[in-house]
This record gives sequence, C-alpha cells and structure tokens, in this order.
Amino acid sequence: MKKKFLAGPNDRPPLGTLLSLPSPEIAEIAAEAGFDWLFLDMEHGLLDPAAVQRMIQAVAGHISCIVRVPTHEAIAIGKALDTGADGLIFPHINSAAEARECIRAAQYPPEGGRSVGIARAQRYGAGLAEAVAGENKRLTLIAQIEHIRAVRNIEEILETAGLDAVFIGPYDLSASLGIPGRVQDATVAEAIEVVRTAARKFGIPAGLFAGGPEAARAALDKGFDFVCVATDTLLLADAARRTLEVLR
Ligand code: 3PY
Ligand code: MG
Repeated sequence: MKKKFLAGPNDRPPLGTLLSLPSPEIAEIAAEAGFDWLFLDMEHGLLDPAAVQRMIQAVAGHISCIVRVPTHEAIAIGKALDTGADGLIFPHINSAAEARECIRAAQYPPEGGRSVGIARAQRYGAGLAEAVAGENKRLTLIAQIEHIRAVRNIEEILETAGLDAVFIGPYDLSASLGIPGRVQDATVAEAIEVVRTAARKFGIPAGLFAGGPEAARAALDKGFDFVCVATDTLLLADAARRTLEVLR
C-alpha cells in the first residue's frame, strides 16, 4: 500500500515545492497556495533541525513534510526524523549499499538501527511507545537518484528493502554527465527515462525535481508519481521580476 504522502490527494500525483529559507511563514504560504507537500532542504540552503521543526509545526497535519538530509550519517538522519518529518529524501544515493545504510538509520529495530530519542516525533516522551511501534510504517523513505552511476545501478537500488520511492535530481545528474545545468539535454532525458522505466517495472513510485511549471507539466504528462516544482527563492524571484515587468 502507498504511504500517505505518495497516495496524493484524490489520487493525483502530489505536487510539492522545495523550501530552503528558514521560515515557518513561507511553509504556511506554500501550504495556503495549495501545494500537497513540502521538500524541506537541509542539503542546500539554510535549514537546520530547529528551522525544519518550526516549519513542520507551522503546517502540522495539513500537508506532508519530507526532509532532504544533508548527509548519509545516522546522526543527521535521526535528527531530521526527530522533528516529526513525514519522510526523508537521501541525496546522492549511488548504490544499493548506500540506500541500505540510510534506510537502516531511519528505521527502528528490528528492521533498522534508528536511535531512540525523545523529541517532537515521540511527542516529547508521551508518544514514545507509539513512535517505536508505528514510525517504520508511517515514514516515506526516498532515495535521490542524481548521478549516472546511480542510473547504472538503478535495479539494485530499487530492490532495497524499505525503499518507498525514488526521486530524480536532474541538475546533479546533468553535472555527473559533464554538462552541469543542461537538464534539457537528450543524454539527461535518456538517463531520467531509464530510471522512470525501471521504477515502473519494480512497482516503486518515481518523482522528479522540475525547475519550473513547464518542466513539471512535462513530468506529469510522462507519468511521474510525484513532482517537486521550483523552490522558494525561484518562486519569489519570478514573482518579483514579473511584477516589475508590468510596471516598467
Ligand atoms: C538536483 O536536481 O540535483 C536536485 O537535487 C534537485 O532536488
Ligand atoms: Mg542534487
């Protein structure tokens, strides 16, 4: 069964946006605008665990909050989960071994080796028993595929136990092909298609990062199961530029 986040509203692919600025208000604005999920980015941008927690609190229960962890270290993974996130994106997963290690750190025993903390995710202790019993089923764990090595290893990565979805990062993927930023290049499109087709074969949902609405539309038309479109800073810059275009 699909996890809550991946089931999407009314069975249409969930649409999210990436937030990099530490602001609960921006999380609220994105939720008010109608996004289905938020990609809270601890790899790039300014978010630390405190900011992530405040942003999740701001939209608690309304939309899914998926955190991209800054590293594959168990401590970083545990801290991100302690905020009460609905799931994690593990960046730069290039092999099944890397996927296994990250998933292990995110799952409580017996499936994994997540450390037992007392934080927001455990309702500061009041919900500890509930958390250790239910978190492994509740969390959506996503491997980010963003290097040509990961594309070559995609089938073994898709076989990883506990993996709920894959999410393609076209920008780093283009960099790994020696053409950083040229995400429309045919070689990037081909690599993306290899991942999407393999994910379909294994019955694992596949998502894509899209820099803007046109790329997101194309991803939905291709059949991606979830999409993250633009970022807080891109949306703000675009609105500012368009407003001034009308006035000058
Ligand atoms: C990439 O395109 O490399 C990304 O990480 C987008 O999330
Ligand atoms: Mg990336």
